Amino acid sequence: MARSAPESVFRGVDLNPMSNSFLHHTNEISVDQLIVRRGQPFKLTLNVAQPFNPKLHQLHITAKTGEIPTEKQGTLSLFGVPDVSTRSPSAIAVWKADLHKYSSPLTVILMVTPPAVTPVGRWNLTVKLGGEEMLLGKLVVLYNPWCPDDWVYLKDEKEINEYVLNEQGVIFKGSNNYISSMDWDFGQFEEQMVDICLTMLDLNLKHEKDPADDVSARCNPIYVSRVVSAMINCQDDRGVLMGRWGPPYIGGHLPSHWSGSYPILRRWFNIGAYPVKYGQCWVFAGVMCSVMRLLGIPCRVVSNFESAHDNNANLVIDEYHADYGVRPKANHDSIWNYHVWVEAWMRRPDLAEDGAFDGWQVLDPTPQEKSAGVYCCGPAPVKAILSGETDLKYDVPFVFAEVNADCIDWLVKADGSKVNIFSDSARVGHNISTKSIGSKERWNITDNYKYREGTDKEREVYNNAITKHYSKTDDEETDKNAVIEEDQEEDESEDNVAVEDEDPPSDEEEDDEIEEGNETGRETTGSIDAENPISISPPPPVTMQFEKVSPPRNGKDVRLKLVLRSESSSVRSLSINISVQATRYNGFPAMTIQTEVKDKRLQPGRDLSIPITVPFSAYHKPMVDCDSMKVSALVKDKKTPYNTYLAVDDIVLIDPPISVKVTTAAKVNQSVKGEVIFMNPVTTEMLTNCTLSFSGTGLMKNEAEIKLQDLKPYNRLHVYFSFVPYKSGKKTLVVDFDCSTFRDIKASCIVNVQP
Ligand SMILES: [Ca+2]
Ligand SMILES: [Ca+2]
Ligand SMILES: [Ca+2]
Repeated sequence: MARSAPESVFRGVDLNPMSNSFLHHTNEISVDQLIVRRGQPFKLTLNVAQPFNPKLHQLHITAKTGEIPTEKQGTLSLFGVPDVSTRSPSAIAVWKADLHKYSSPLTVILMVTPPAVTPVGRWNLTVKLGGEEMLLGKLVVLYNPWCPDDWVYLKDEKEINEYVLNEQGVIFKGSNNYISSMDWDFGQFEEQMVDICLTMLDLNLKHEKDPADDVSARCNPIYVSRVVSAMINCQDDRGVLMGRWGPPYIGGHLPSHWSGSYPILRRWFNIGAYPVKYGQCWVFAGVMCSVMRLLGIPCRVVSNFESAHDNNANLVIDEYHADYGVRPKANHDSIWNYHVWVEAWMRRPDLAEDGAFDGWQVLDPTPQEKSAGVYCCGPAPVKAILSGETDLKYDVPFVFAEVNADCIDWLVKADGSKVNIFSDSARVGHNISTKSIGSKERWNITDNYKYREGTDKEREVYNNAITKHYSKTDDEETDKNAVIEEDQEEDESEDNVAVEDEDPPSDEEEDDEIEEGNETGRETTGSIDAENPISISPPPPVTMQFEKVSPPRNGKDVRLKLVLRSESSSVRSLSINISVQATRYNGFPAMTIQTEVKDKRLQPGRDLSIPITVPFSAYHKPMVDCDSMKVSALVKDKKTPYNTYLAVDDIVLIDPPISVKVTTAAKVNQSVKGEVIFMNPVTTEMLTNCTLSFSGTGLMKNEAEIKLQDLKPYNRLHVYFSFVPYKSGKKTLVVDFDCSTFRDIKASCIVNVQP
């Protein structure tokens, strides 16, 4: 005989995802799934069969996250209405529930609050009433920059709009003399981004080692941001991106191909957490920024020009120049045209109770050096970098060196001895830049990182940094020579030699000739170190400088001139060796484009101007895979061949113009038309293998690619396209043109999509 089951006390539950998502600023992620921010109540409606009276009945709620939830780790919380739950005395991160004023006996409306220290991630809520238990629902808890008790609290709404909610960004690249910008589509609120980012947390090494501890530690943005910086690169773990700093880029895309994070993250997720090929620093940083913004940690992308990579952690970039015929010492330090990392906003109560190190923290996901055995970097407080507090967590010395290492040039003599021929304390770290709030303008934030070059304060901080760094690592001697000897030993140590294929080539064998420098000339003779045992008398002053005749456009011959001037009273007979090299942005010379030697006489008190032409036919092949042209002039005084002068300039070619626009009004789910125009700027060459790709979150779900016909010299190309936007708001459409001669020429336009 069939017997009907006893009637349940629960009639139904509504998590109100739509209204909650707007109040929790998660509506861009989803209005169907409950996604809330900690430290803020959300509304939950429970329909019951018997009138609920809190004076007579007890509603017990349990919140759980992770595999092994416990109260003492804040991953299990017992609470309810009235709050009579028997909690463990060691319970942390306790949730609470209050009856809403519109609650009625049969429709119980609860305001549930996860505390501001809740571990972020997926949570399950269950409810118990009158001996019956039921799953209330599943929800995702994120960080809350709107909540004053959250460590990621950001006071200014405009800043939150930029650093958490803005899905479009700008990344600055190029070189210190030619700063360029590119649009970057963060797409942090695209489909599956919650799954992607939480999967990333679950795959991290610390989770593998101790899942309970790892899930519990997700309450802490310091911990989580460090984990994310490790998971963006594929070293050590199942991280997102494989780095590569030179061809061949087999089985993947060139790093310059990407215009946004989402295609990379989605690909990584869809292929089962295998690394996506390939990234370089701005790609690593762009992807990390998307993950941080999705999690609710304010984050921005930052570019540093003339960025040092201090391989042996001595805060000095050593460069070795060959004396005649001597092969210079292999050098693992390098200076990159630029380097890109992210800053994330959070408190640092682990470093100071008074909040001295709260605020922006540097995190660098590009795999450069291991930190505590893993390729990750940060969070390093920007305030600690400014004051040279190199003894503080995490990785402050490495970031300090990136923005303010001193450079020492050594001349290696035939007997192996070294002479300090040049020291430059002002070369590293310029134009540290991020996107402005609310506009695409560049914002120079160098003053956040260091005092102005040339000031006493800058030297004071550098000395403080050196002292603290070495007292921390138990090194007794801190004078420069001692530092150099010590770093040679470190070069041989295992950590510095262990290099994986995908690492930046700064770890590779260096070229014989290492010539880097300022745009203006610098002398490579004469000792400026009074304590140096070998001293050479100072040479007569000569200045050298490169000047552009016209802007260096890719597709046209590049014309510049070298201007020399001497203050000496006699005519000087000079031998001038000018070389042009195709160089990658990490300073690695890829190929020599041309060299020429000229003999000239320099008249006293008069400028000598030497024209230099680099024809397109000479540079276009070597430059296809390179980022800049390094033009260097090595000038020797024929009478006194020891007097040598060096001038170096990094030239970044300006891409030929391409334009994109939409030609009809844009509305969600309606076709929008547009047009791309590009002209072949080369008079002698047909462009072959032409493709055009389109991307833009909110506008098209997948990247679209069109193959085009060959483009004759000086011919113009018109491409008409259409797409159907799926999100409203101000979106950015990016097009990327590729052919045999030009790589990844990008253009973008804003598309204002009406709902
Ligand atoms: Ca990794
Ligand atoms: Ca070094
Ligand atoms: Ca400096």
